[in-house]
Amino acid sequence: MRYLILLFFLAGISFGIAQPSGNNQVFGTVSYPHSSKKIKRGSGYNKDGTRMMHSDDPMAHPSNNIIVSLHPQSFEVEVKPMRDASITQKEQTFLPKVLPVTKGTTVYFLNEDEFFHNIYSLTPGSRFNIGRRPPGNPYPIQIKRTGLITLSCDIHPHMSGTILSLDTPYFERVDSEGRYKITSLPDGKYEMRVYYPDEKIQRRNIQINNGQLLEQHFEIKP
Ligand SMILES: [Cu+2]
Repeated sequence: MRYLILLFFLAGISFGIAQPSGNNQVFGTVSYPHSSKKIKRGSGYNKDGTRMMHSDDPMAHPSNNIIVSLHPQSFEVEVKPMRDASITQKEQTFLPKVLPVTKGTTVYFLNEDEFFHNIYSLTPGSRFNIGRRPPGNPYPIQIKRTGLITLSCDIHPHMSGTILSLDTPYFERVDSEGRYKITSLPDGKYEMRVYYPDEKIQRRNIQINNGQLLEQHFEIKP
């Protein structure tokens, strides 16, 4: 019996964090009041003299920047840095407006306008300033903390973006219809969070097991 206990103990060490198994799914919708938020517009001129306004890119709109995440409460999960995480500055706009990443991810900043941009963050634990940079080479910054990191440009004060740094691999951006679906979830208890611009979070506790398909709807009020 003593050897058996020892065996289990050693197995526990060698496999590290033992995650529960399961293939559950959480899906649903997030409804958003589309008229409640006006996009701030900047102005300027391109090299050819044409007027340049704020981007109409859908990824600038708050409704395309709602992030649903599931945070395990009854077990620990390994969180790895992501690859290919980037934010573009285009038409004086951060695209996407909100970028969800896992903690430790390196985010590449890219200037796709014809003029200089800057990016800085005053968020405690993630302060940085990449200086004023011309179009071209992506600039990497590693995100070392979790939570919301606010991005600004010192040349264009109306520009604002957010990095949502998460301690979980289970998250998704809602689609243009407000739908989301997170799959391959182990059995257990989770805190669900819905983040939407600017800096508001709804939370809900759920439990899933035995290959469950759990439907959850959220409503964002103006
Ligand atoms: Cu700028």
